[in-house]
Amino acid sequence: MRTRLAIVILFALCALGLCGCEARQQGAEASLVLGFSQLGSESSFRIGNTRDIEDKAKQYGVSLMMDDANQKQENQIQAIRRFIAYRVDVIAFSPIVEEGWDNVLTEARQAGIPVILVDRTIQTEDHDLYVSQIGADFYQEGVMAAEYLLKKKADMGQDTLNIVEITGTENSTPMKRRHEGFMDTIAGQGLRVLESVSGDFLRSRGAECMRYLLGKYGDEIDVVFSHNDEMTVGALPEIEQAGYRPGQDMVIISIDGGQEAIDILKEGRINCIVECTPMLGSILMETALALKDGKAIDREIHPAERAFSDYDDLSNLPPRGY
Ligand code: GZL
Repeated sequence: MRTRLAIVILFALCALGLCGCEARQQGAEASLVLGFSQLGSESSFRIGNTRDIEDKAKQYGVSLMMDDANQKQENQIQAIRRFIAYRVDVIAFSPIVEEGWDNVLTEARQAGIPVILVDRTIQTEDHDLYVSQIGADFYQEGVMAAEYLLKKKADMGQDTLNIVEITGTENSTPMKRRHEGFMDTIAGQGLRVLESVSGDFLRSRGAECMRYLLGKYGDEIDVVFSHNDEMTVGALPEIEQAGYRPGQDMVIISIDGGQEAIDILKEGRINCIVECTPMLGSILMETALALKDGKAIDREIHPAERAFSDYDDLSNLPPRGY
């Protein structure tokens, strides 16, 4: 019995070892082996981000090991440990939340593997745990959402407006920074946030949040500020079932800018969408290749982003690609 168990364990270890070797062999002809831990597939943004990273890896000749963590931080930590075991050249990941990464990133540093943060970032006292952060300026996204609302308020001729906020995943960078940018910009401007509730960036939770907010505040609600299109699209039917016209009776502000939401904006049921581009694949591949070649890289890399609104002529807007 013991012999059989020993043989099974030995086989399992060899299989793991072979996988690791296989990853290196597959990557041997590639310029670089990149391990990427994606946080999940919760939104059109996330799906577009994954697809773009996969497409650009092929385009740049990078051997990509993509792992989907299914919205769980522990799965991301396990994936990073697998990348370390496989001895990839570079590790990149989109941290689902900001805290809890020091131990595993210390292990990556001890293994001599540089780490790039993509999309979201982390909170740490040890700033050498990662070499670069590629992603949106989320604070500025909140500012752009508020700047649109200030313009809208002036055009409406209203002294005050009541806002409900549907926020993203608790303790995630986009949730915290979008809220901060928005609140800092509306301060002292006659805009009042009745309540903020977290929809976790999910369509179903956006509907639940909107149902709760309508039940509690009803006619008091003038503005809905939602941290992503998924939650916004989930909220719209709830608004309509309650007898209100989104985009007319309530100002609807969203973030991401995927095709589905842009089409709804064109219909007039959303008033403003702040762009948050998922197309980070090229920047990631160029940064990882520069790292491998020992070139200097920027510590923070923010893609250019804009806002789309009912003040714009969107008739010639190219397809969004996500
Ligand atoms: C922002 C990204 C957010 C998107 C959501 O860059 O982290 O996560 O706004 C996604 O759609 O779930």
